[in-house]
Amino acid sequence: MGVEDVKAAFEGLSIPWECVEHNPIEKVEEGLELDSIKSLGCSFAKNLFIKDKKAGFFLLVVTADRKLDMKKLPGLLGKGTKEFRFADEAALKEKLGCGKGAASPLGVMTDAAGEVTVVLDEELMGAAKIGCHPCQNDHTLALTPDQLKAFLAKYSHEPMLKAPAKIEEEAKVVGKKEGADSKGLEYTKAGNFPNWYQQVIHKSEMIEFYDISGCYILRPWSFSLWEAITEFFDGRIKKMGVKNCYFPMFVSEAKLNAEKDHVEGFAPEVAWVTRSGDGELEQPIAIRPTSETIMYPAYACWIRSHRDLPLLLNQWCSVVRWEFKHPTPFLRTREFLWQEGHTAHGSYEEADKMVMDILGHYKAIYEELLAVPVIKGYKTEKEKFAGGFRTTTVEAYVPATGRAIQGATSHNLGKNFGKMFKIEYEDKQGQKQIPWQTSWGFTTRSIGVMVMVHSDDTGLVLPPRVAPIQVVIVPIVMSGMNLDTLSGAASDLASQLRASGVRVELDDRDNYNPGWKYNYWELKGVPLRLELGPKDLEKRQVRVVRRDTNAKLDVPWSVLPQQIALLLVQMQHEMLERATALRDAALKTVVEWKDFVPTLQLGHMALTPFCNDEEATHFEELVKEKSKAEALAASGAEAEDARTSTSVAAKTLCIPFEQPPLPEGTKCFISGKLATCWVLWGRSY
Ligand code: 86X
Repeated sequence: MGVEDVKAAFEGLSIPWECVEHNPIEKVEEGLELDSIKSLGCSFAKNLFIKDKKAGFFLLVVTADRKLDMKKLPGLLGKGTKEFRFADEAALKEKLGCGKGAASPLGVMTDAAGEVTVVLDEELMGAAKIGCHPCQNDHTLALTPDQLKAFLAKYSHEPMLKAPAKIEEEAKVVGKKEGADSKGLEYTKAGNFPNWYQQVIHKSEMIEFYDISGCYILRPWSFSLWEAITEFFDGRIKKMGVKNCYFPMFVSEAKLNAEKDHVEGFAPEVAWVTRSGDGELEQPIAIRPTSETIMYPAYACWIRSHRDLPLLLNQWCSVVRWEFKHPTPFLRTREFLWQEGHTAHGSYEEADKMVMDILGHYKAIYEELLAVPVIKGYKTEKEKFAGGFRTTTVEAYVPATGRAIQGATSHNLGKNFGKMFKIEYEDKQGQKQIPWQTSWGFTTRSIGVMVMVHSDDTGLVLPPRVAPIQVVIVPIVMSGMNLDTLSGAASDLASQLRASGVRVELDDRDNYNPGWKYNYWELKGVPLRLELGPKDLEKRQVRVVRRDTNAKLDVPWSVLPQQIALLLVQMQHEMLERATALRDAALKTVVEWKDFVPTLQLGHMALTPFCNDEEATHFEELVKEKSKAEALAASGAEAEDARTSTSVAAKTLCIPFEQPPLPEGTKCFISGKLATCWVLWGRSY
């Protein structure tokens, strides 16, 4: 049996189908990562071919993340079943005509005798489309649940349907009974993203929760990442001549409101201190949501002559924005850490170079440190910082949710703030001038983006460049071995690595076994694990395991530092490569409205031709409304993703700096007017 037989069968039954070819995949998880399969937009089934001594063969077709316990299956399936085990490859071939790793309900074609009972997961049957291998694991067919059921019926295999609650309940009970490691993740990234994210950041000891909504404790494991970022960026801006400073976190009402235009839309987010001890303050005092109104009055004092320019200041601090939208650790918190840079220049060109250089550093933080690809671009008029002249941005993408997210912004403020705050100086000719200003900010949100992009069902996955610990050494103690030899070798390897500049930890705790330690460090995302057991001692080698791919290799002690250095660099590189491939696969060109919402529905971003004239804002609003309405009509979904409180409406992410050619006469996809540029759209955080 193979793809041609299956196709012929579908044709014979007049059931339509879609099929893609791909590299052979062994595990469901691999399939979920493949672009060709993603392009089908289908859910992927996990197929378990199992055998009961009495009742014979069963094929369980369940959601990819379904956890099943063999011991509980008789209770679930009945039919006189007693004890299940996995059927072997020969049986798979004989009964279902499928090769290894290609078990599929389509195999019932082979089972003319009706010896195999097919069990379908009801949740899976609720999917729009289901991916099935046509008895070979290098092709995938996308079928609707009805098409699959019709196929099974034609081959006289009436399936058993099982409710997910029931299956899950069985799994959960067992999970507790067997002490299924409650220290590990209980949710999968694909199955329940919000709960998965919460558990990843909490169980990895990045975040501790707090009793004020929207506020979180950054534990050393996440703060170290922030330190790696600050160190990198601080070094870069100091080379540009930027100096650090610190302004007060409080701002008087008079000052905050002096520039109504700037504060207006934001006013509801401002947090106020109104009391000290048990007395009311004479004047309420605001806590900075950003520092323009705090810094620029001082700039007006300091900038008098062209000799005072450029003024290049930055501060590292926290800011408070009392939002009422659903908070998400790192991504949207009421207090967050950032740097805010505010500069003033004597020429537009100089200011614009500053804006672009900073944007380059932001891109470098994302790509070189966090291994997250970003797209540079201009914000549209609608999305730019209203107080400024032009906003540039780096935009990231979270494949697991199909959502884009703003990574950081760098603004060319023009002379707007100079006029508002009366910042004036005398140029060389003695003329009064207003300086050109810039401002730019990068926040702890970046850490959340990194977690969402790279982490997996086992926990955090940290890019080596920012990992607080890059290598953990776990000695494997066996009874009857010489402990001194083992710990001597382990600490010797640790010091060699440390001497070569690797951040290494020797986990020689005697109250945990190696298995426990593996889980612990995997959860925390440490890039490389070194296992050192009796065999390794004998052979003077060590087993190295990569956190991102789980690849294992044995490395001789003699070349360990070189090999580790190489592996860390490789892993850093490959993490960015993988994330870039996923991001690129999600970038679709859309030239007609009819393809727009369907593209977003598949979790993609859309690059469209756009008019971008005086009416652009109107058309952006139109896209927002229409995309929301169409998405709701298409899926019967909620206006908001219930779990992440993110809207299904599309907005512009940016006008990418890198513009594909725009053929003469291309029409704007929404207004029908002549297009002047390509714009990137997406659902976003
Ligand atoms: C916009 C603009 C700008 C310096 C940056 O993006 C980088 C660093 N600032 C920030 N913005 C506000 O101006 C703002 C103002 C108030 Cl009063 C507020 F409550 C919230 C705000 N949020 C953003």
